[in-house]
Amino acid sequence: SFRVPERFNAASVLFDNLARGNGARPAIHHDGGALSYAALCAAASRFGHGLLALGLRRSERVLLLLDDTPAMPIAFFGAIRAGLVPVCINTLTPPELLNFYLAHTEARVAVIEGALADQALSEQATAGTNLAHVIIASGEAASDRVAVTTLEAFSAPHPDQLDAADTHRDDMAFWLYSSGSTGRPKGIVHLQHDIAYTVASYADRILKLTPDDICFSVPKIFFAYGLGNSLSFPFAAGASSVLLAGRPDPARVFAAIGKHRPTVFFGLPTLYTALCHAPEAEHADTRSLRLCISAAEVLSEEVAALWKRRTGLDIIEGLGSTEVLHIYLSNAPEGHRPGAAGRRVPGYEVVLRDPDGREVGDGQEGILWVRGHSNAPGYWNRPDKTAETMREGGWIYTGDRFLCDAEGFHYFRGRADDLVKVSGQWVHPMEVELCLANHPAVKEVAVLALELPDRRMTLKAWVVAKEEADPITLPAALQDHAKRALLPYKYPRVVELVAELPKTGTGKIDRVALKARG
Ligand code: 3SK
Repeated sequence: SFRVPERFNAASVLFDNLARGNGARPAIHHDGGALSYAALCAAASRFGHGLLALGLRRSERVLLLLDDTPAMPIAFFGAIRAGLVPVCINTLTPPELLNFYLAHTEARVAVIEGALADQALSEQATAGTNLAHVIIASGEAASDRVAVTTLEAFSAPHPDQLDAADTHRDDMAFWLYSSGSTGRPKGIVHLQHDIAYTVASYADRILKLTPDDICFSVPKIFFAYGLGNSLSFPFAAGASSVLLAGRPDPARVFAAIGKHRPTVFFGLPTLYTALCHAPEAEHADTRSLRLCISAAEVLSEEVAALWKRRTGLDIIEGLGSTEVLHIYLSNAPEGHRPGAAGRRVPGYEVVLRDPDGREVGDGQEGILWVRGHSNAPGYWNRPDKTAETMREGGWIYTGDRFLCDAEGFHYFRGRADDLVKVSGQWVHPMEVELCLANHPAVKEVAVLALELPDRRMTLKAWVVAKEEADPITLPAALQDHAKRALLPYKYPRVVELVAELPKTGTGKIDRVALKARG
């Protein structure tokens, strides 16, 4: 059973390392060297003091536009320790969207990468917002609209110890934004006890980290997945974390693995695909790894097999969400099924329901609902969206369709709202996509429903073919493959060969961009 004291501050996941005697141990490894737990706690404390000295009040938001460098844990945990609410933003955010985030969070203070200063300080980003202070994590910048200082200068005058704010375990601790497929991003509010819950569930039951582990997550900390992988989980175990700033090109990822010798590696299907096909894969030294994790999308069995051939390791797939904060369905090193998102992670309840909310019978597909103590209570100032997703009894409606086998392994079957009628019969684009992905000439594929000018629906496949495939005959071969493997009416009427598929910031196939292309 999960218990945290009633008065509880989420930054304890970092600061408890001092009382546990881990002060001298490395917390993070980065381009410039390593930072011990003592040094990281001291830096976070000075930063937290600095925010309080600006007059920020309990629960005020502090916007973090930061890459994976030491500044991220310093600012994130320093703000929480001080009773403030850090909000992590994707560093690829354009100025117009940044303006929305600044207005929505009402942040008076932002911590940003120097390289992003020009954009972040522009009129377009700051107009009409409360932004008054910008702290530059690396490099320098100037503005005539807001006060600008460097992280070093901002923190230097302050003491290196800061008592934790006397927060309640159910107080707001931090926000993350979900990109969503339509409309403005939603601000997902997480509470002080949520990180501790993901540690007690996924990290303790699946990862089983020890103080000797070194975690390396290519997905960045501003994603919920990266936040757990790079900060919460290693810090809770007194282990350490490799932070890689900048573009995660395969060559840089393999170089970081060779240099820092991580034991646990976190990626996404797109990344594993790129790594498996990179020339560096041939000679990369990955022998330090003991565990490789993938989440966010279905991993192709072929890529999993290629990775195993290269590294000798299985990829342990899981599925989580920003609303739940981390992974709630997972395979495990002791038991996994290729193509499955996995079983319920201990600590979470999952149930498959029909569109009317009734539980489906054994062996039937249904929409996944999930419940656990890390579930966000809502979206900031969006009661409409909150009511759609955060349902009665603490359940989250995921909108993802799954099939669950007799042993509890869940298989993704697409989004609940994707079902379309083609030629008068129901078809799910994901079913067709999975079928085409199994064709030996296909490297990557996405299938979507499109509306024709006469309002009929049709299925279109965008296909990245393997090098050896014949581009002339492949479209028809794929249509035949779908007709043979599925009911004939389900074949994609249009097949377009493309050099690559567009990707979102999290590395998922950008289905909205594909749909817009038509
Ligand atoms: O997409 C996922 O599977 C995921 C995993 C962990 C945390 C957050 C997310 C969105």
